[in-house]
Amino acid sequence: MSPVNPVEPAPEPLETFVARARADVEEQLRLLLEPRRGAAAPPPRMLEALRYAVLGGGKRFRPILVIASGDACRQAPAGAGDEVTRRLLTAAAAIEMIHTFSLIHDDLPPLDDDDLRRGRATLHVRFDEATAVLAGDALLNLAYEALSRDVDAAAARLRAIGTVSRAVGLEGMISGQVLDLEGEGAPVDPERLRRTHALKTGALITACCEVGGILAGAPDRAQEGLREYGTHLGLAFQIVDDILDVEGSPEDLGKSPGKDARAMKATYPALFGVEESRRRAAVSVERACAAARDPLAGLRSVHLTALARGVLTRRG
Ligand code: GRG
Repeated sequence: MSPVNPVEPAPEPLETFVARARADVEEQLRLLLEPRRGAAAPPPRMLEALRYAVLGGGKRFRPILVIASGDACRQAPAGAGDEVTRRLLTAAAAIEMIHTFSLIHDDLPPLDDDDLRRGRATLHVRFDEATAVLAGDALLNLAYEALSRDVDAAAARLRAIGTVSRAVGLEGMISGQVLDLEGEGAPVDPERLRRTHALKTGALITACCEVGGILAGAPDRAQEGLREYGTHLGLAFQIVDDILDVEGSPEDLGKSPGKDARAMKATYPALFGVEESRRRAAVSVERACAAARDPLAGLRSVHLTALARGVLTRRG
């Protein structure tokens, strides 16, 4: 069958793209956890803990988003081993390490106190709390070190590092986590809940999209489109996370459902009910898709819209 447009290659099916991106990210994560040539070998137990946490499953949604966002604004089609592909892959793996860091710390007793994650014992249960704290710290630093490696596209890398550190720090995830903890058992209004979700989960998801664009050399209008796409997608992702905590199975989730209600957390289902939460997630996904398709942004939107719709049907 000939492609619709002989200049643009027919888009790869989403499943093929996701499978390939996941395999590439797994390999990159494995490489980043190898001790660097010439560097002192890390203590074996810490290395074992890092590998347990990072290589132990996960959807790899954020790294896939980095790669899809970069691909959406490339000038030339992606080719294995080209410079933009390598740059996107390193950033994708670095962000997954930061995400894993946030999960490790979130699972600790002073925060969510979970003993199950990705279908296995959480890091502090499998190892110990001190190892979990230090493994999180190691991953954050390893991630920034990876983002700053190589000298090509130094200005873009610097922008990417600034974008990620803002999303993870006080302007994003950390403040979101604080709001989340403060919201436990307290009356929460819809605007505060939206803000909590936007900071706790949305900021890093938005940063994934922005970093993809930055490292692919996207013009400002494409960057704006990616930022808007990521903002709506991030909110939808966390609303669905709230719904799954009510309706999901332990097998699909890889952790115990029902924790939000037990901790009296502020969530969309607690505030609006499950059906209205589902509707709000769908509205956010449609807004994300509209941003991805906006002709002014000029993004290649096929994978971005399919990934956004996939958020609504995810089971884990
Ligand atoms: C400074 C990074 C950092 C952390 C300290 C603990 C904390 C502050 C923030 C936690 C933020 C957090 C855990 C938000 C929840 C985000 C979320 C929906 C996680 C689940 O992500 P999935 O479903 O998980 O993508 P997998 O396992 O598939 O990767």
